[in-house]
Amino acid sequence: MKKQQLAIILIFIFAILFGLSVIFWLSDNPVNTEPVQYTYTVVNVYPHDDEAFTQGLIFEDDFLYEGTGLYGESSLRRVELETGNVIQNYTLPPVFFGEGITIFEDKIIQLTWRNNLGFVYNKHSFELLQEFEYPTEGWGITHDGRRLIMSDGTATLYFLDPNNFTKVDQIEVYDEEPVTDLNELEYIQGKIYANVWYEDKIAIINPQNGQVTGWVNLEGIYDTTNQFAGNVLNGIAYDAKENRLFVTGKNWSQLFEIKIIPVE
Ligand SMILES: [Ca+2]
Repeated sequence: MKKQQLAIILIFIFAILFGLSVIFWLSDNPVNTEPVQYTYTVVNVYPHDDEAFTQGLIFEDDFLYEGTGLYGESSLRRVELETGNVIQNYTLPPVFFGEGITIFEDKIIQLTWRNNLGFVYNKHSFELLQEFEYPTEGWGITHDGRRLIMSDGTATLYFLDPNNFTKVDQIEVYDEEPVTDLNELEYIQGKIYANVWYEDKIAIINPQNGQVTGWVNLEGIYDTTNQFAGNVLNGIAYDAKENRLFVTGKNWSQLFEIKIIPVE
């Protein structure tokens, strides 16, 4: 009888351990690793300055903030969503090619393309407070509340300490193959949304491992007939309070509020 009881207890323990190991295995190996394909609907269309070579876009405190590029034309702007009017502007010295922007606490951070230099501004006054250096090109920037997240046109995303701008981590973004030309960024509900240069698609990226978990296909959202080839989709902003997603492109005359929808 004792032997039988012992056997039952051992079987019971074994069953629990087996069950736990299956749970751990499943959590480490998601069954479905195929990225979700999304399409979109346009909720609202707003005017956008077609002189703005958009390199950075964010939404905060009921305003859009935009960083523009090109030598001699780079700027940092506060923009009224409904009218597209630029209500505050800082023009960068012509030696700098402005790139992505993000707002961390009460500071705006702006990258430059090949100057290896970033700028830190007072969010309200646009007063230049600080500069910092980085070794790569600068393309897009966002943050996850703890760390700045930066792209440089490759498949790598860099995580930076927001206090001293040193690199604390990096990931390679991939969907079977590495996804290169990662451009403007936005951190939305635990995922990194990234424009891919010269693509009409936005990658949705798992910040833990770089895996692309979704693709948003925005083909046809803007009429690019008679547009320069370089006037590509670039600029993702998110209104966390109202859960609104905005996209635009370089020198586009329109900015779109969209909803994304999984393709059946
Ligand atoms: Ca953005």
